[in-house]
Amino acid sequence: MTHEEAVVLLDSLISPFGQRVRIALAEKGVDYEYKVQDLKNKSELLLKSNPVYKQIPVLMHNGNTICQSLIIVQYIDEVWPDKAPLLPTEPYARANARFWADFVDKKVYECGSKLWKRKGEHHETAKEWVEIFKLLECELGDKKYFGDEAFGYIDIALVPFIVLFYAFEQCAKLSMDEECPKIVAWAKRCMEREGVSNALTDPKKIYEMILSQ
Ligand SMILES: N[C@@H](CCC(=O)N[C@@H](CS)C(=O)NCC(=O)O)C(=O)O
Ligand SMILES: *[C@@H]1O[C@H](CO)[C@@H](O)[C@H](O)[C@H]1NC(C)=O
Repeated sequence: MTHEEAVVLLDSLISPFGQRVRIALAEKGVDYEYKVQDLKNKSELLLKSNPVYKQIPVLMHNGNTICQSLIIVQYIDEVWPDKAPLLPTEPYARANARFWADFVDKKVYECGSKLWKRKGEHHETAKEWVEIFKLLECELGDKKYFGDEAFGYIDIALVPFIVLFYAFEQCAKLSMDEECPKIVAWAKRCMEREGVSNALTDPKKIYEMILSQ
């Protein structure tokens, strides 16, 4: 590997967006240098690499910087096409994969943030959370992964958020297993993948962080 081809990831351990990128890199078997960023005291490197949003994750590759987790995951899929593809090849299937990943960014992230920031009433937030996951369960159906037999783009977009199930269950006395059994089974399947289990944060730790805010 030449110097120009070195891969560097600016990240923060508990970021669901950074986790997407780590999972995608693991699925593709790409080696990279991991640079943890202090988000309360941002480094020159981060400010220079992502001047628009000044956020992690940032992927550095071939002298370029790529920002925004879903765009980074698509980039990874295009640059390392030899390993199993993350996005499907057929245009409609690709559009559908992007639609659901966008849904995760808009709905799952937004609702999860309400609990995280302890905004609004927990039971209302939990009701919305369950409705969102019922829609996702409908899309998953009886498939192994969202893209069918192979773990891929929608799975990567969504899986970092499963660590919030425990916090929702504790805060709102609900059972994700009762509400969305197929999603819970999917989450367990995803966790059997090394790239996923290595990237995600312990759900109990997340719950404690929410409580201590
Ligand atoms: N839409 C972005 C979201 C990235 C994001 O929200 N990053 C957070 C950490 S989870 C961050 O860097 N926050 C620091 C800040 O906004 O100052 C993506 O998909 O990459
Ligand atoms: C912020 O980070 C710089 C190095 O990047 C360090 O020299 C400085 O002490 C840090 N400031 C605080 C308040 O932690």
